[in-house]
Amino acid sequence: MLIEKHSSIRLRDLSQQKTISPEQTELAQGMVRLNHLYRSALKMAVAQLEILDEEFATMYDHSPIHHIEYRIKTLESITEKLQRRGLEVTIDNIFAHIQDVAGVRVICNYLDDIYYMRRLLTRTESFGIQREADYIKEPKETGYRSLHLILDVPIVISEGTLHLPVEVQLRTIAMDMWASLEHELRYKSDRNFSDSDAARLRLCSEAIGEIDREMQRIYLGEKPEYEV
Ligand code: 0O2
Repeated sequence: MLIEKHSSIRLRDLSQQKTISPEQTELAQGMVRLNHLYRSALKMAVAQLEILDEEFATMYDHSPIHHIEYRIKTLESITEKLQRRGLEVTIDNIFAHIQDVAGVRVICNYLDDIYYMRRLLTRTESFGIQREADYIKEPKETGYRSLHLILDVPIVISEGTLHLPVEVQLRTIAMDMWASLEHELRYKSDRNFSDSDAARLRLCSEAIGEIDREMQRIYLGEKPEYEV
């Protein structure tokens, strides 16, 4: 199943002010081009993931991917990230400094499926890996777990071949549940997010880590580490 989260960078975000400066007009024009290019890279990455998933399902009667979500980062989020790094919001800076304009979230069924998909992706001659962060082996301070890859995705356009980064986040269903609720609790709800909430979420993350390992063992038919 494929889920597209936002359709594209919303150009109306740029034109909310009544008077638009020449710089803003140039930025808006650049955004149209940038949006098209990153959407093309996103499509290539998603198509490759689907091909690998279907091939595996055909051969082994097991689909490693539960579902895929993908999105182009909103202009608001791009602007916030550039400003946080003390950079001006320009098209050149987006190309040079933002590696997750195009993002794919691959929700896998089992823990091993994540590393299996990673192996397949890196074996394909089409994509290189620019950067990798394994927050499963070493979860973040918050308890966040996922495997992050920045893929180098080539797209063929009228001027030739262009390579663009696509961020791929691979995680299990349980890790995805945690990340989605943690984000909601930390940033979106009206309640005050306390240190105690953060500590309890870290415990939930550890429990999820154990659940994922046990689900994997059950799938493989391995004996449990405790008496049943
Ligand atoms: P969105 O809308 O999800 O894309 P930076 O991106 O600058 O923060 P870095 O090192 O490039 O830093 O990225 P990092 O920390 O490896 O991964 C960033 C993305 O991972 C985030 O995207 C989240 O999607 C996810 N993530 C990282 N840490 C956490 C966490 O503690 N909780 C949750 N729920 N998600 C996390 P963005 O950019 O925040 O936004």
